[in-house]
Amino acid sequence: MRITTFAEYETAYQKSVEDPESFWAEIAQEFQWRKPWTKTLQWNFTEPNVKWFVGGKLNITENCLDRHLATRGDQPALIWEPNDPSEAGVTLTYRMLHDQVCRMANVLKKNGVVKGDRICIYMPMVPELAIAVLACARIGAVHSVIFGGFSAQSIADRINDAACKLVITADGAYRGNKEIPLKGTVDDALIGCPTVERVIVMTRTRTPVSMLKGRDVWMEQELKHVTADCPAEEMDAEDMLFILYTSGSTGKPKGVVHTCGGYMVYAAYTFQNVFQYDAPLGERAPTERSPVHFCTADIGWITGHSYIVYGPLACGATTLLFEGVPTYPDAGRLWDVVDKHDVNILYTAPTAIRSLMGFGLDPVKDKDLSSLKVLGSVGEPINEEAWHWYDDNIGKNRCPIVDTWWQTENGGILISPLAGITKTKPSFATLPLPGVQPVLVDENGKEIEGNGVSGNLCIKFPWPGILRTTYGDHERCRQTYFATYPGLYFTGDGCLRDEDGYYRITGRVDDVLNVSGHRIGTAEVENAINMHTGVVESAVVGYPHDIKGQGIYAYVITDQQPTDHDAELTKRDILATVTRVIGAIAKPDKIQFVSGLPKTRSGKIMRRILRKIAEGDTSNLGDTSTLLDPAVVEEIKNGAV
Ligand code: 7RM
Repeated sequence: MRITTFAEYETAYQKSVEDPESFWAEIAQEFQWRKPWTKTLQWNFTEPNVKWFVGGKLNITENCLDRHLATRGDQPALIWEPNDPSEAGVTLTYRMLHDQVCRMANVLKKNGVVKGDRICIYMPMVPELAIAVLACARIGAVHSVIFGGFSAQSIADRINDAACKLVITADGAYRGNKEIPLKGTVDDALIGCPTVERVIVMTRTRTPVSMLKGRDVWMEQELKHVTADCPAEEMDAEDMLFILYTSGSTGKPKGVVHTCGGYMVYAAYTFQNVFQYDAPLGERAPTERSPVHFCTADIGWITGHSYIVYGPLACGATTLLFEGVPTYPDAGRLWDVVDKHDVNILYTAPTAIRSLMGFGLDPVKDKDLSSLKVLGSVGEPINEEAWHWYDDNIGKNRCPIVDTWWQTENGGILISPLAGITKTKPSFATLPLPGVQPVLVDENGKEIEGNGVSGNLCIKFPWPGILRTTYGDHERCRQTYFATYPGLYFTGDGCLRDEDGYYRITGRVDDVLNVSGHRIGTAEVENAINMHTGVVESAVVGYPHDIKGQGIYAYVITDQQPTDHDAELTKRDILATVTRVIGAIAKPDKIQFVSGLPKTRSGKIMRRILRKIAEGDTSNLGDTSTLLDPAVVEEIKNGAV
């Protein structure tokens, strides 16, 4: 399964295009299946309908846990680094993790969970989060992890969309110097969630919580009454593994659905090859120290699902789970973690790199980073300056950087260098992984061939990790990803293919923002702002932000134009509203009150103009002749903040 030279990459790539079924079948055979599949792939991109390893039976936790017990039962599977560096961490071997997952799975069963039930997980970054995720998978329950920064309203929306039966949460979370009341937020959410019968609460912060009789139980208490014996549920390759909500250009976030077989194969294959995790099963003596992989994402996002939990564990790797933030207690924390745990692979986001760059080299100075072998980047385009800073000061010019491009809908990395194998180029995600067939198209969906071209990035053939549907609304899945360019999966990203055939992702071409690596729909933010009293209408666009990549700029029409003093207060109230409706990650960085918005005669907001003004580039606003009221542009230009 592991590619070790560029020539091998080229051969694998060619085979994956010429005979994708046998290419993936060979890889999938390295896993443990209860029953082999009868057909490797069935697909069309019109309905769409994609099925991998049809008829195959497996359980992903048998592959992530049981399978390793004989060869690496005493090897660390999960290392946990707490928020507070003076608190003791935790190291769980594969045997210990297996034991704890089985116990937690039995707790779920005891609380009435059966195969197919949807479980909401709203937890801090603690081992129990990974354990809860795997416990669901063990018994065939579908997990829906919600990032701890989302509001009660967002939780309620997600729980109701998937009709979750049970919630797993904690009293609170530590994040830097903050203590966040998770259970209180869940309580607020559950006022509007009739399907939830049970809440399992872990104690982490001992923040006072109310425990509703008949509904809420303590995780620690429940764990006392179960054994560690929990046979894995036999799952069909195409049974649902998880739902993960993600933002798009319209409406509420969609529940992206991934299934057991294809997702497992793809997460593991990409993990091993992109990061060149040098422990292919059976190749390393069980007594040798296993390389440590540190992905700084939260498990609430796809990167955490695939590259903290499933990918590393499916490969028998050691994965590091960090509860805190890069700047607590100081801006040297990530380097302390690398130093302390001899981290070999560090996978983080450009926004983190840019924010740490701002602290200069002092926090890096006395840290031993010699254990590092591979550096990764994910979530947004990485600018050349950040790339070089990472390369020079963290990798000391001896660690390959893998700029990995992919999306929640993809299950795993699609375009990326293979560490140490693919020649890198700053700001380029370089080449597609085997099995991935990118195409660039123009607005009419015509393929743009050759090199030195740019267009909208689509993929023309399925890979095992592609989304299968959006939960409860297959038509929305078709509309969003497969209808823009018939026959193709549309990513929503713009892309350049240079003279060497290398891909550079230039950013979203739709109304989706990428703020500090978080995907946020402009429509979602507008809906939240519009809920504030007195707001008549709003338009939200992104603008370049030095650290966050993109900042959020909101143009707001209120029923009475606020005076200067009122304006400041109203802005704060709008921020509070957005925080309540979505979460603090969606708060606009700038708000401008306007009396009107630039609209076409058909009533469409001309966002192009608003984006230009937000960028501070008002020299050439392009053609404004189709506007209903061109005068409004002057007003907005003059009032830009
Ligand atoms: C993994 C993840 C997906 C969107 C995607 C892009 C952007 C992600 C890169 C990137 C440039 C990268 N999933 N994106 N990785 N842009 N270079 N290496 O982030 O669903 O949350 O976001 O993120 O726009 O469409 S996501």
